[in-house]
Amino acid sequence: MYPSMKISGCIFDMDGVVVDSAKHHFTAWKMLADELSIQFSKQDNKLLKGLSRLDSLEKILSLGSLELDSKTKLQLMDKKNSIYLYLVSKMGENEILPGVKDLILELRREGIGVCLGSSSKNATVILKNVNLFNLFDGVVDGNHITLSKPDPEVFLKGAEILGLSPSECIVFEDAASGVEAALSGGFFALGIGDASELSSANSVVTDLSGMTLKKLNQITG
Ligand code: B16
Ligand code: MG
Repeated sequence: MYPSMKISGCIFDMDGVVVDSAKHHFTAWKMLADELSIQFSKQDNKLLKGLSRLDSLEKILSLGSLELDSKTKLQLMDKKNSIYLYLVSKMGENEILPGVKDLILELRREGIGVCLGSSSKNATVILKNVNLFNLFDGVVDGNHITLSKPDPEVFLKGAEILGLSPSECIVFEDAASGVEAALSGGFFALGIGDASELSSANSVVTDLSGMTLKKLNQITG
């Protein structure tokens, strides 16, 4: 399907690929769930990977069989986001996931376009907090899209910013919905994490430690 692909662009999902912000999402959602007397575990939090903020709230409410009106949902999302923003304001370079920065630096040296493709509306602030923002040629996040993953919009916009077609780009994703988005957009989907959860990806690696352009060429070749 991808005969001798020439890698010209790399589009990175953020949460779970570039930084581990899932733990901060969990803390913030857990505080909200406790207030609503909804049981919410770390296992449940995995269901929220890659989902938009509203879809995440809906999922949590469904765990407690709770139905709320739109105004209350907006208030709850604002509250969760304030807690989350406080938590991520403490993030530093030590929360960049293994191998990511070295890989991005190598890609840039080799003239390969580097873009972010995240569902989060907080991507810019997080990338700035961990000192990575300036290494991206483009940042597409939840503020720039109308359709959430598994729709490919976020990655298609990323490819457009890089001036490339999807077939020239790899998407790095830790969520099944993101892998689906990449594949339906015509990208090479490299799953990051548990192969059993990302079985539809073109290839899966546990994490990006030790990842190089040479290895990416072997994976896509
Ligand atoms: P926010 P990603 C996603 O980021 C997270 O995986 C998901 O858990 C979160 O609900 C979503 O961002 C929205 O985040 O509340 O910050 O807008 O994995 O697409 O980089
Ligand atoms: Mg993710």
